[in-house]
Amino acid sequence: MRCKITNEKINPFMSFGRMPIANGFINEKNFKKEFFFNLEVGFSKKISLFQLNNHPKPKQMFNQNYPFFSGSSKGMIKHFKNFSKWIKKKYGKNLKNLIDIGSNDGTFLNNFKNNKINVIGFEPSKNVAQVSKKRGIKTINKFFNYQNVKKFKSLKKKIDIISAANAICHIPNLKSLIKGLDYLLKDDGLFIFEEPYLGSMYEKTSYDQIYDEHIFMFSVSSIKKIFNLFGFELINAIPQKTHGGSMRYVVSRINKRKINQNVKKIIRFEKKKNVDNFEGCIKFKKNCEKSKEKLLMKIKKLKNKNKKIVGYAATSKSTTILNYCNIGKDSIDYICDTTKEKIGKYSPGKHIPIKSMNHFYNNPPDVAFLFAWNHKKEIFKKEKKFSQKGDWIAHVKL
Ligand code: DWN
Ligand code: SAH
Repeated sequence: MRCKITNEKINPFMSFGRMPIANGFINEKNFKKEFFFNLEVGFSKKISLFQLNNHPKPKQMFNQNYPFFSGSSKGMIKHFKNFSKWIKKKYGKNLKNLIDIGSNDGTFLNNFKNNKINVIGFEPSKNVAQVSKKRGIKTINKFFNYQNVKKFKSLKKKIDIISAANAICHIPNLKSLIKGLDYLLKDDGLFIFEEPYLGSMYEKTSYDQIYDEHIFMFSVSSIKKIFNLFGFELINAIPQKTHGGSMRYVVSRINKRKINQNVKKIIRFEKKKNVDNFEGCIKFKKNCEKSKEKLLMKIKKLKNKNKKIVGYAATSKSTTILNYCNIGKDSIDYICDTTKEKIGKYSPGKHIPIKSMNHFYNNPPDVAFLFAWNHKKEIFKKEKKFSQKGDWIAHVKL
């Protein structure tokens, strides 16, 4: 395997086994044609970058049937409102043009509607892009990369801020991404983006963050090193609670802005916790193996007591848990979810039926496996009735 940025040779240090497309919720007639790949991870020592080895082609994952909608969680709608407020407060003075990468259904950009700011979303998945367009948000149904960006000549060096959330780790060709940023951003323009944080994944052993779409798991150390290679620098890093622990990064061209003390502080923390080096990977691998064993024991005990277990929320992350731990229909009766595009289909790889929330209320289990553990506050609040009788489990601490 080779590092996707430096091209150095690296050895994959762990495999999660044969994996389907994480968001590939499937109809019964297509079971036999299902696509699988070997989900392996490696680490570039030069730029401290945690990354997948093989992965499906972007178009296999992001197309006209992408079943994840940013607006599916109230907590994220609120977070994006706050994120937009933060941008306006800190950088709003001269903000005229903003582009969001991976704008999905427009949940984030919707917050800029009544301001005199021109916003454009880049969103390759047609169905979610259409939702965004219907909301009146200018949305370009294309992958953000240099090839596509350079066609928009009128936008060259005109953009004040390029934003992204949970999208940059989905883009295998980061060089092309950065060339695109360079083409669009004004001289003092900013790239502000949030991504799941490697340090949080290590701390919680939340290995379910690793799946086909998440090509990279970033840290402050890796982002600093990557952007330095291309004439940019990291000027701020701010931890976020979203998606089980994320990091907001602010990047500018070199020597354009003051660097916030946070950057140094977090890099020191990452050294201490081995987030910036290979030792962290080895410990993580051992923790994943222990976590798998513990989870399988827990499920075995429940099944021995004849407990009915169902999954709560058919997340992308659940695909890794179920396939890595080999948990199927014999343990989990169904997975309930709020997304109509998933209901009636089956979970990728393990083919557990996806059911509506009504089905969950009418056929409650003894135990609910919380796959959307990152939204636990929101979910526990609305599922108080179930919690009175039933139990919650997860592969991470709840
Ligand atoms: O990075 C990504 C993040 C932002 O979103 C993408 N690659 C894909 C997706 O990951 P995920 O599927 O793990 O996201 P969530 O937000 O943890 O889970 C969303 C799923 O959970 C949806 O299918 C809706 C469902 N859900 C539910 O059924 N009831 C969610 C909530 C909050 C609920 O109350
Ligand atoms: N930003 C949203 C969506 C995250 S899901 C949120 O945080 O909720 C990841 C999104 O990135 C998907 O909608 C996917 O279609 C999009 N995406 C994947 N590759 C992309 C690329 N090269 N350019 C722009 N968007 C991309």
